Amino acid sequence: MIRKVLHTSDWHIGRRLKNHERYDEFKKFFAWLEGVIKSEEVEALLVAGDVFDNTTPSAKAQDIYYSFLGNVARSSCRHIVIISGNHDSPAFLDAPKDLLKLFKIHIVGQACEDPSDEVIILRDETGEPELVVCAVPYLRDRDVRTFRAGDDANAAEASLLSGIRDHYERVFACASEAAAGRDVPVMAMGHLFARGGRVVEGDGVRSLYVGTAVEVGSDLFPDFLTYTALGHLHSPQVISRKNVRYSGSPLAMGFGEAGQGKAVCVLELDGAKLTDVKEISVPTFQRLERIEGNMSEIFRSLEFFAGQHESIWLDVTYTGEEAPGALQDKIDEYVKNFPLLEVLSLRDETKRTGYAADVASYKSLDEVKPLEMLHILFEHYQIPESQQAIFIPMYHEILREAGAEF
Ligand SMILES: [Mn+2]
Repeated sequence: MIRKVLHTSDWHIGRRLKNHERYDEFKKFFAWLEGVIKSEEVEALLVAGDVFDNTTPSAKAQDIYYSFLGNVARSSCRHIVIISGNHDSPAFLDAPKDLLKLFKIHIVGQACEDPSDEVIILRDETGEPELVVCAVPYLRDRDVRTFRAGDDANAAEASLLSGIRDHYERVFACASEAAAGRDVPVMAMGHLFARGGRVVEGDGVRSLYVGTAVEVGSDLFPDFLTYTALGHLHSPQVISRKNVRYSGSPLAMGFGEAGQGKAVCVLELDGAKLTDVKEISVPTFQRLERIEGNMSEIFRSLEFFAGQHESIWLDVTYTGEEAPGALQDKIDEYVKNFPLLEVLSLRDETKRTGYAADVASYKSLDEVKPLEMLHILFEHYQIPESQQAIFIPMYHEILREAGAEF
């Protein structure tokens, strides 16, 4: 019988952060995960979707994936079950499926017509079932075939939702039949938005879900399930009952997720009974920090992070009231002395608002002469005269080059 199962999801292998590649982080994460599988003596691994960040993973991303699968197949872990998420290409994940089955790696990329194809019966050395897994991949409209011409958005959503429920229920019926009369745990896997789930601002889930913004009630998961391993939301969390969970993504997908605890879940079983679930924290392999403030606050933070003597990727937002001038140049000039600091993103979100509205109420835009416009901007940005003196000749030069009338 299986005693330990590890649940993880949302790896997003190949994910970049503001155009920075993150392969090193992925390699470190998988090396760490192999260590956990070994030290915890994990016997089955469940991966609840979003294996890759996009539908055409790079050779490097695939190398990382297959190396990991190879290493796990040689470890204490006897079974691996992987479903696709909304980021994955179902066909791409499925392609090596028959070969991987030889290593007891089960892939369900594409939603199946026959519900029994999504019921994976994991067997021990003697051929006895030791775990039944309902491996339901991310379900798209076309998978549940609910859309009818003429449906409005509400009707389309309602029928997608009922199509999803229907699909799960058929898979559960099959699984409960397979497990009938045996003391064997039955688990579900899914990649969906369970009602009540927490989403972190800027983690890319909300925006990517547009079109199929359906939230599924957790009553979908029947009581006979020992555990439900979900993917899609990026912070580890329990949904309604302790045995319906999101493991969350192991890496912060963006600065919005930085500082948020990342985890994988390790379940302990006694026969068909779940005796414990623990979240094991994933170490931070690349520190991400946000800096926000006026010029002196930004530089104070840069100085602080420079003093940390570790690799830090920064997201900088200028919110001061003065025009920042050559913000990028000033920051570049500073960080070039600290190779461990990298500014991935720099934004000017100054607090000097209101000018756009004022300009709109000004006569008509083409009645305003260019130089007059510059002075409107000075006034509304409250640019000190000393700075105006720098801008005016530059502006003249631009106008001359553009052949504009002053
Ligand atoms: Mn995801």
